[in-house]
Amino acid sequence: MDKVQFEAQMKRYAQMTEAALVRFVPEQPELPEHILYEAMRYSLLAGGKRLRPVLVFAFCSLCGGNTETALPAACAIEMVHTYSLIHDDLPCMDNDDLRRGRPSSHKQFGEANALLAGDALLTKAFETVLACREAGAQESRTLQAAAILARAAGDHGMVAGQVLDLLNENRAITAEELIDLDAKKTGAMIRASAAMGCVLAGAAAEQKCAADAYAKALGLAFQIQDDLLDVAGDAALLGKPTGSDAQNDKRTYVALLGLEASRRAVADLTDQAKKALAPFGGKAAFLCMLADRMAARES
Ligand code: GRG
Repeated sequence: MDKVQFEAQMKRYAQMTEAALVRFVPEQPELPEHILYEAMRYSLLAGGKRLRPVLVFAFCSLCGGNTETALPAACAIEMVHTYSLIHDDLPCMDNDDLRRGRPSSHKQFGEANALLAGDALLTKAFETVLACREAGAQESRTLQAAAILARAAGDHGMVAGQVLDLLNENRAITAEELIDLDAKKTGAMIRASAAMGCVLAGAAAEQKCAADAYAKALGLAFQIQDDLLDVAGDAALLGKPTGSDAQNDKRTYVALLGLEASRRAVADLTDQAKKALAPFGGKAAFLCMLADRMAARES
């Protein structure tokens, strides 16, 4: 697979996701509660990278499944991801005014509507993942996908990670603690994306294991790269060289490991992710290129 084919595949997966999201969460101008749908769509259709849906599709396809049957699962994980970003931006959490370059949900719709749009997206996600059955997936596989999503999103995964993040807000933490926090806060959802793709395709145990090793390494590389991008963004804003003390006062990999070691860790984890897919041979080219693309991303 060359770069052009890779980009075309990324675009196809993103377009499949966008088209289905619009169907799963339609505009409802005739309803008195239409603002709820406006707020859900405002955040859902705001141009994210769609990394999690891409992973669902790519693993489903790699394990011999039909991506159409995984389409509801791909949309469901994006709904959970979007809810988490809306709630993360709220004044009681990170209190961010901007998300993806435009006003965050509570700035646009008010705090109560943003909270409710997040709630509705989380519940919609479970209505949606169960639609894998109507899309042609076996019932047992559909239920397994729903269980994977529930476990990753809740107290075993993302919500637990967010609680750890809040608990650690004013305390120094070690790199190991940060790795554990991120494994829950962002890693769990990335692993769930790969796992849902595998399960919906009826993957064998070794395939699921290889997919999980890839997703685990990719998730950590993704988070470290996120920190590196934050530092680069701060430096650009402050007009200071990257790695200056002013940017190192946060609990990030860059602060804990340093700039060079963080860059090396992204490269090593990306390698590790690609090696995990060796059992799939050349068929895993797309996912290998995706790992490289994530490590080289600038946003
Ligand atoms: C509020 C329950 C609850 C959880 C929030 C995921 C999360 C937990 C907070 C997000 C905070 C954050 C910005 C973490 C950095 C890594 C990350 C998840 C970035 C956003 O994901 P991308 O880059 O976003 O996939 P796009 O915009 O591309 O969809």
